[in-house]
Amino acid sequence: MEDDTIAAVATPFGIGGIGIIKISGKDAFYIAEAIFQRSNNLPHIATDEPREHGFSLKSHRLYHGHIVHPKTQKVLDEVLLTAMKAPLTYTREDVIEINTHSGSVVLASILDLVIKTGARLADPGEFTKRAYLSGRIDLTQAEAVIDIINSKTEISLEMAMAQIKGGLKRRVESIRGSLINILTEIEAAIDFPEDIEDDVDETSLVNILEQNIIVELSEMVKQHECAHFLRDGFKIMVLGHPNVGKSSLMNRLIQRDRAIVTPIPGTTRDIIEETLNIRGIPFIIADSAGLHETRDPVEIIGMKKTREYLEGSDLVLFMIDADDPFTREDQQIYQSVKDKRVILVINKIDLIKDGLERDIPETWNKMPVSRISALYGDGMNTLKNMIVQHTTGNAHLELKDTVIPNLRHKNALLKSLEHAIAAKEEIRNGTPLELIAIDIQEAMDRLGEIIGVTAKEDVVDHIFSRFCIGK
Ligand SMILES: Nc1nc2c(ncn2[C@@H]2O[C@H](COP(=O)(O)OP(=O)(O)OP(=O)(O)O)[C@@H](O)[C@H]2O)c(=O)[nH]1
Ligand SMILES: [Mg+2]
Repeated sequence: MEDDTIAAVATPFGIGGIGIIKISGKDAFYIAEAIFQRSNNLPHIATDEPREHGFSLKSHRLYHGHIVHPKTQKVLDEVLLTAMKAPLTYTREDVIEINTHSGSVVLASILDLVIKTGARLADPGEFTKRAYLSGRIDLTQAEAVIDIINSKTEISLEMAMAQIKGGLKRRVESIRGSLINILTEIEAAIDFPEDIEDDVDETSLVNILEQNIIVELSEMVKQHECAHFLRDGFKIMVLGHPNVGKSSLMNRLIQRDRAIVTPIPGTTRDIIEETLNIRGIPFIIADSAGLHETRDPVEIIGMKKTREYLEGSDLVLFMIDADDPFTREDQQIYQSVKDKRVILVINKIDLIKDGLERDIPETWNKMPVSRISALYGDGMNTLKNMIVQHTTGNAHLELKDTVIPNLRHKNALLKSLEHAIAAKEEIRNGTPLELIAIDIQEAMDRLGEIIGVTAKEDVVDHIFSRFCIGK
């Protein structure tokens, strides 16, 4: 447990109605009493009130008053101050929250006074990290705090809420509990072979491993694969030869002039990423320089970035021009995307006057086709429906109260699964119990990483580094 006192501004920087300064740690109440003067003109506060824990501020009360510099007696602001004694607080430490007028100068001068009076500036996520270190929440619940802050759709918020209530933690703990039971049984047989009447009941162990552990772990891995994008966003990449209309499509989808559009081929050079919400599902859409031959050194870097981004994208919108002759570049792009989930987007249909569209190679027929005009907006609804259908096709969208493991969880689940499967095989093959115990222990430890009991320090630090200051 950390024993110093931390403080930070908990509200966004800038001008607003109120700003909040949070203080947590053993000196929080001392600091508050040193810099805060309660309004004494309120009838319900008697001056001879009994002191609680040696402080005049009582726990879980809201006080009106002023922040006053203890040496100069200068009044910094009129505030509302909340005093909360441990352990019923966010961090399980003593916590003071000061609601001030918002404005960077007011907030900075009060924070400065708090720091001079004995607190230290909090690191990003340090309040939540303290909640985790004190055992109030586990690692999955801490991660849910970031997910709630970052939620961009109602579905992702619901998932994060289910996770913060401990849904994922309970599921992982239950599987881990079954593993602990197996390990206890195996270790008893190893340590006291003479006391165990029969040998370990192998059939029953295999059954428990299969039903309570392997099936459950596989199910959770599958849930990540089917639905993680509901929280993380589904990555869409727009690809096509120069000038085909990629940036125009991106702008039309996000309904904003984000990417520069010009008739000059090679306008877009960097990857431009934006979030997008279609029918309540989060997407991350990327416009790029495309993939084509070039000698331009800037474009060459752009192509490299495009290739890297392509690897990680979940859906490609492969765009061709309805009015242009088929090019070698189109064929090359097709080769790069054909093994991915692709929608063939035929753009500029407004230019087709005689109804004659260019021919599409026969092998391309297996791609679903969408015809649009990015310039005028034709076909956009159909394209949006296709995007949803081709990304969420087999996911269950009724996810209320279901928790979906994130990538970190999934990787740990997969490792745990490997060891559980290995242990099952070993039991069947009559491998010595000592070796089976090692695999069971490994399977347990990988699950422990998810909730935090066996997580390495760098993993924990990495998770909290994604937080903002003041959370
Ligand atoms: N007629 C017509 N013109 C379009 C359409 N979509 C885009 N354009 C025009 O095509 C030109 C290129 O559009 P961009 O969106 O910049 O194309 P891009 O693929 O991003 O181009 P680069 O970034 O250079 O690779 C612009 O002049 C657009 O106005 C369309 O549906 N119909
Ligand atoms: Mg462009």
